[in-house]
This record gives sequence, C-alpha cells and structure tokens, in this order.
Amino acid sequence: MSTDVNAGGNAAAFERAQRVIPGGVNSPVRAFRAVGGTPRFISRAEGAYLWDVEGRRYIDYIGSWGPMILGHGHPAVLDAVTRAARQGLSFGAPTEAEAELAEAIIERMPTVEQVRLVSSGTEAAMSALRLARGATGRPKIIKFEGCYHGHADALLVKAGSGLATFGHPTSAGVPPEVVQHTLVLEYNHVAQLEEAFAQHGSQIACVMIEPIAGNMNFVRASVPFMRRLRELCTQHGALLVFDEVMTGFRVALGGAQAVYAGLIPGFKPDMSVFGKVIGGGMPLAAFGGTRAVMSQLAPLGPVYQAGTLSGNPVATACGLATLREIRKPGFFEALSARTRQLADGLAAAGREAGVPLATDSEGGMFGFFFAEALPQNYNAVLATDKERFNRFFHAMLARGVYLAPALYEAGFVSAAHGDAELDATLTAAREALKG
Ligand code: KE4
Repeated sequence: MSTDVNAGGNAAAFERAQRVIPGGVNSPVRAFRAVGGTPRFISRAEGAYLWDVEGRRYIDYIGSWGPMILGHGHPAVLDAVTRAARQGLSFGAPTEAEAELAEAIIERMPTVEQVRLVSSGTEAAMSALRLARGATGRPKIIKFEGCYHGHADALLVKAGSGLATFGHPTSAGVPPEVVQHTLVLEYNHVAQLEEAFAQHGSQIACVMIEPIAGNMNFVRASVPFMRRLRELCTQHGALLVFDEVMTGFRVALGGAQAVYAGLIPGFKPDMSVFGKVIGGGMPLAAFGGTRAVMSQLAPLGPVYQAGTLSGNPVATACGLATLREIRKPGFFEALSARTRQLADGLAAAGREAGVPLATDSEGGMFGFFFAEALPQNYNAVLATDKERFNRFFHAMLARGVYLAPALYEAGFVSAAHGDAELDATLTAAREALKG
C-alpha cells in the first residue's frame, strides 16, 4: 500500500482518506462541505504558514481553530514538548506540571479558584454541565442558538418550537428525552431570558454561553444582555458558565470574562470552560470555578468525572510553554493591534469594492460577514450572503490565504503574522472582492 500521498496531491489524499475515515476527516468542518471543493491535506506548518501535500503555501488564519496563538513551531514550545516527551509520554499518575498549569490558568482567571484538566473542549463543557447540575441539584440548562459547546448529547440541541420550550436534538442518535431539560434561547434576546427564568428559574442549574460566539463566526453578547443574564442567574441561583474554549487566553489574556468585567462593574461568571490555547495545539482543556463548586467533583464529592489522559504531561508542557509566552508584556497589545488591522483592512477592501462587508475583532480573534452590519444572533448570521462568503473563501485560498472553510467559524491571528502576511492577505482580499 502506497504511503506516499504526495504523488496524487490533495485529491488523492482525500480519496484515500475517504476509504477508511468517514468523510475523509476526523472532524466534519475539515471536509470543506460548507464551502465545497477539496480539502487541503497539510504536510507541515511553520510560523504563520501551512503547506499542503502539493507543496502550496498558505497564510493560516485557522491556527488549528484557535490553539496556535504563537504560530506554528514556536521554539520554546517545541523545546518544552520535546523535553517532556523524553521524560515520559503518560503516567496515569499526578505530576507537578499539572498543578503548575492549573496555577497558570487561575493566575489569569481570578474568577476561577480550582480547575480540572481534561483532553477536549467537549469533555470540559460536558463535565462543567454535569457539575453544575450536581452542585445545584437542578436538571434544566439554558444554551443559545448558534453557540457550540462540543458534542455532548445534552448540548446538541436546537431551539424548541415556541418561546421557552425545550429543545430538539440537532443530531441523530440523541434521544429526545436526553435534551428534554435543555432550553435553547436566541442569543442577545433579553425578553426570552426573562421569560425562561420566569417559567423555570428554580429548575435551572446553569446557563452556558459563548461570551463572544466564535461558532457563529463572531457575534458579541451585548452588554445589556450579559448584565441581565448575570442578574437573573444570581437572582434564581443558576450558575453562569462561560464557555471560553475559544475566547479564553485568545480575546484577552484574561479571556472574554476580562472583557466583560471591564464593561460591567463586578461582572464574573460562576464557572468557566477552557481549551485550545491552554493546550497550545495538543489535546488539553479544562473547566473551573469556585472551590465550593469544584469540591463537588470526585474524588471529593458526588459528581463523577475522570480521564486516562487528563493532564497529560506532554500536553501540559505544551500548554505551559504557550501560556508563558502569551503573558509576556506587550504580547496581547501587539496581537490585538495586528488583528484589528486585519479586520479594518478587510472592511476597507469591501468599501473599495462596493461590497457590504462587516468585520469585528477582539484580541487575536476576528470575524467577517458579507452584510451591511454585524449580526447579533444566529438567524441574522443565516441571513448574511453565504454564497459570497464561499466564493471569497475559494478566491482567497487560490491566492494562498487559508480562511475558515465555513461561514459560521471565526478566524485567528497569531504572533507570527507580521506585516508581510497582512499585506499579502489584504492584497488578495482586494483582488478576491472584485470577483
Ligand atoms: P473540542 O471538543 O473540539 O476540543 O471543543 C469543543 C468546543 C467547545 N466550545 C467551544 C466554544 C468551541 O469552539 C469548541 C470547538 N470549536 C470548533 C471550532 N468551531 C472546533 C473545530 C472542530 O470541530 O473541528
């Protein structure tokens, strides 16, 4: 069996993969089904760049969907990972590095007193959900249309038929009774929040939210909405769970909760979910909260949660090396400025071309929509020009710029993206928008 997939390029690699892996991918978004065409099979990455198996180079704005905030192959990260690997890949026993990483997370997230390390954002969100239910003794949860918290059954839910009715599964294989306690509301809709708490307040264990929704491309929770959400959770004894898998250590060193604490005096979530950046590209995520809530977890308390590779020493070393770099003075200021420069440059290119193009960014995360204004909820995102997005995606890919292959995904800039990469990106965008 040939192992040299370079011979036939991306198409041959895709053909081969589809024979042995469903859809040829290990995560659906990678298959390019939202934008069409053949996915690029990556052979290597360095700095701000990816190379595919045909040797084509791309400026990378996916960054593994967020983790690669330093860029690919940062020397300090590679050194830490190599050294850790030589000490041992996995022990199934505690290591000091896990406490060090927990300390590093807590140091930057003052609302978090303790964290549990796991291996994926799905696992972290699922565990946070179980913990919220266990800590409150309540069954019901609220999530929002357009927010994604991984693929745990209870979170694969779309809005019910009427206001404040319970959700329906978004996936086959999820029995309706599994999601009967999941209420799905419209993002940024204060009246629906009021109604849901009025009807179910004493039964609601938690509200889980992406504070800046990167799974709707880039939609911010409004300040009035977030303020009211905090008030209602406090009033009814529900836990406010910030899913910061994407925004944590990405939109600011202190995550989106730092952004909202700057906008709403005294604001803080009750629990937080992290991933992506804290693993630096390796399988590592976490969930955390107050000591009182976290102490409900096994082995201390009645809420069970476990994992063979949780806190894996190599992944932990990768995450620690990454966090050491991003907390250096000036790191986030430079990354934020660079990302804002990109977002503003894309908007300017839209204006020059006479194309409605709304953009936004926070820290090292950005989004853009072919629309006159930034959408405020999922339905508004659906109403943006998807066909134009897909044409733009392919026009940019052909010019060596790799954007997220789906309208509903955010983009990510790394510290390795410099003037040359931004200039090339904006030149490509001006050309692509003429099409
Ligand atoms: P993972 O299980 O994929 O590590 O994390 C799930 C998750 C949880 N919460 C948020 C806010 C997330 O964005 C994610 C995963 N993000 C997607 C990108 N939209 C990962 C890419 C993929 O599914 O392949």
